[in-house]
Order: sequence, then C-alpha cells, then structure tokens
Amino acid sequence: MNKLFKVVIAVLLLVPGIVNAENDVEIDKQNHIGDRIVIPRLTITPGKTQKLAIQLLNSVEYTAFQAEFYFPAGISPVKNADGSYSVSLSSRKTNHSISANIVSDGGLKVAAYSFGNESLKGNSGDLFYIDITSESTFVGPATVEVKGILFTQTSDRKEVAFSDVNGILDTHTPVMGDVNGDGTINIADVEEVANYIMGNPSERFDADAADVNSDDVIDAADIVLINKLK
Ligand SMILES: [Ca+2]
Ligand SMILES: [Ca+2]
Repeated sequence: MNKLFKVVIAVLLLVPGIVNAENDVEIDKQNHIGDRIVIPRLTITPGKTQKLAIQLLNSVEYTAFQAEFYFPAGISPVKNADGSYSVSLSSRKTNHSISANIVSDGGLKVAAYSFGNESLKGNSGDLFYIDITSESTFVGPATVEVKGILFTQTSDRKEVAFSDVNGILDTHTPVMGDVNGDGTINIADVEEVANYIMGNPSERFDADAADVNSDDVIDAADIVLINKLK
C-alpha cells in the first residue's frame, strides 16, 4: 500500500495542471467549455486617451477573474491621481470591485471579484475597460497581449484558465475637416458637424477630424474653419 501511495503522489507531481502548488487551487488548463475573452479591434488616435474594451463570451457563470495585459511600445495604461490604474467594469457587474497594478515583468494585472460571490451578468459583450493613452508617435497596427487569464466559476469556485489572447490596435490619423472620412472636404462635412451639434451624429462622424481648432469642443467655430478648408 505504501508503495502504491508513493506512485500516486509521483504521478500527481508529474502531471501539470492537476495541482497548482502556488495558490493551492485546482486549475483546469484545458478550458473545456471554450469560454474566452475577446478584445475588439480598436482604432487609436495618436496622443489621445481611449477605452480598451474587453469582452467575455461565457457559457457558465463566473464570479471573479484576473488577467495580465502587455501593451506595445507607445501605449500605456492611464494612472489616476491616487496612483491606481484607470480600469472599470461594465454593466455586467453586480457588486464587483476591480483593480489593477503593474507586476514585476511590466504587465498590467487586472483583477475583479465580488464580496458575496455574485455572478457576472450575461453571456457576451463588454466586461471591463482599461483606459489607455498613446504617444503622438504611435503607429499601428500593434498587438496587446493578454496572459494568465483565470476565471472563477460561481458554482464550485473552481478556477478556469483561458487561452492567451491578443488584441489589435490600429492607428487613425484624422484629416482635419474631412469629418465623414471620404477623402474630400466639402458641404457634406459641414452637415456632419451640424448634425453632431444637434445631437444626431452619423456613424461616419469623426470627432477628431471635426475639432479643427483642437480645443476639445466641437461647435460652430469648427464649422467656420471647415468652410475655409473646402
Ligand atoms: Ca469629407
Ligand atoms: Ca473645436
């Protein structure tokens, strides 16, 4: 019996994923249920601060998660005045908290949990956001790498390891005045701005191209300037 016991222990130590010695939790390295996170392609306007959305596609309920994000050169996570990093949960949260910090290898580790082990809501769509800022010299496409993705199932508190994923950041450099992005500056661009001011922007509306005087407000002053560019 003693010999058999030793063999069983030896096998357990040799097979990765059965026992995670570091935090003593059972981890499913295979993620047999196929749940995953997705980062929709994001178009970056160099020099601006933008939200990177992270979506969750899930077939079972999860209560907590963690993941590490590695940004390309020229992209960095936004820091709040209190030194924390600017991350936020979507409406899929219940009573969850989220926080982030830089780990030793330079990645941004994001973690969220619920005090009462409540489930995250829904089965698809945005789960959380990371505010990122780009240098004015940033040029896409570039890759955001996400590793160490662990989700905790609500039902049995088991941690499920998801496959690593990448997100793509493209670059968009606005042409001032070409508000609808069709390559020319004309009356149609003025109409785009007018519609925006009236609270009814079209899908083509490019706010960066519309703010011709770069004062972070889009108003009649920009229309005057677009008229001069026609
Ligand atoms: Ca145009
Ligand atoms: Ca303006």
